[in-house]
Amino acid sequence: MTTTPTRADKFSFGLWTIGYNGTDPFGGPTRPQLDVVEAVTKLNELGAYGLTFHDDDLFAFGSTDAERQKQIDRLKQVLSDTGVIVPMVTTNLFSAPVFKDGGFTSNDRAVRRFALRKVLRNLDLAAELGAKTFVMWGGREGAEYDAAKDIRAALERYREAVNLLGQYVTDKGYDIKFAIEPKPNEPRGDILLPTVGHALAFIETLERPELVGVNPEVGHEQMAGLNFAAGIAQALYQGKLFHIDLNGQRGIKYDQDLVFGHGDLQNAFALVDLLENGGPNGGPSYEGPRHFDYKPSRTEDITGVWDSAAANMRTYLLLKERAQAFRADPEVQEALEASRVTQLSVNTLNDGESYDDLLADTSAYEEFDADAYFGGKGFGFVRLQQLALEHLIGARG
Ligand code: ASC
Ligand code: MN
Ligand code: MN
Ligand code: MN
Repeated sequence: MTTTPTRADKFSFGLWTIGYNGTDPFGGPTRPQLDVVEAVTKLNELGAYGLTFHDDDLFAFGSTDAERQKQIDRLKQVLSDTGVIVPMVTTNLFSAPVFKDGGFTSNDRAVRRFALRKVLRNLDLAAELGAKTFVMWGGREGAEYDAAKDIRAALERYREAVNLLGQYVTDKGYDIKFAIEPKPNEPRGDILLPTVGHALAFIETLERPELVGVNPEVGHEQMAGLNFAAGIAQALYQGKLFHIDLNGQRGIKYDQDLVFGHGDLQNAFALVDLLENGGPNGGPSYEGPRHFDYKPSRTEDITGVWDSAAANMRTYLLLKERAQAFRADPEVQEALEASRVTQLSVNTLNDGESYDDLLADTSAYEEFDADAYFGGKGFGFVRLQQLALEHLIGARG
């Protein structure tokens, strides 16, 4: 296997990631603005297949139609020169002051109508560029104060907005699906649809739930103290993993957006194993873009930016290689059997067995000696995890 990225790996980057100029709440830019043509050219050289963007990344908020069109044309030219594609587009409803209380769920109705128009316009652009996924990260959809937001009304407005967008793509015949990106907090004190689970539940309330899935981001779930790989497994299980944001996060703190693997590496290993191999017992996996939503640290110069972009892809491919070696190791296969990980995919009931049959099975209960069952024997999960860790750090195979 090679750790040189190719188009077949489907690596994509947000224009705002490599384009991050280092601005944070405590200081201004440490790097000059990156132009979209340079960004696409360099990403192509590094082996990425896709660029994604918020409308405001490509043309500044408030651009005239002519300025906007000029940037779209420049993007289209470099896409055709390089063969890079735009798999996903998203709309910025968080930077401009008008969105200070949110877009779809601002308390102010005129802001909500403006937000919808901004998104509809960007959906047309997404369709024009052939994007198949439209991400919605509601960074400002939230509040700091319980008294300031009627959460039930806000969810109803969110629902109204997403229903309208679903109606729009259906009427226009656009081949676009939506992916909601959860985040627990930052920039708002609390954000609506804070985790994958909240988003999955919300999606079921929509008029066209089949058009809407999730775009989980590694660091966002980890900011909520959750296991990212486990959340992705549930999204896959429910057929809702429409897109993914890969990055790194070290614990429950501000959104770090580190390079993929520069956070919880064991969880990143489990994630790549899940995405590439379907996890412990195989099964349907993920075929969409491997999208990096990270921020090159503000300590870095432009060389550091491209080093970090390459690092995301290389780490992913190294983990893919390690995960394949893990699965191929006979000792791992034996440990999986011993731990009964494989047994979990066997139905609990026999074929056609009813609860009457179960009740009649005295071996399941009356004769089952719960105290003696294990006879002091354990599951061997620690040994299994150590085997995973040793593959991860290259100590085996
Ligand atoms: C997105 C997305 C995020 C945010 C953030 C903007 O579209 O996926 O996590 O915007 O990267 O800074
Ligand atoms: Mn983030
Ligand atoms: Mn993201
Ligand atoms: Mn982000």
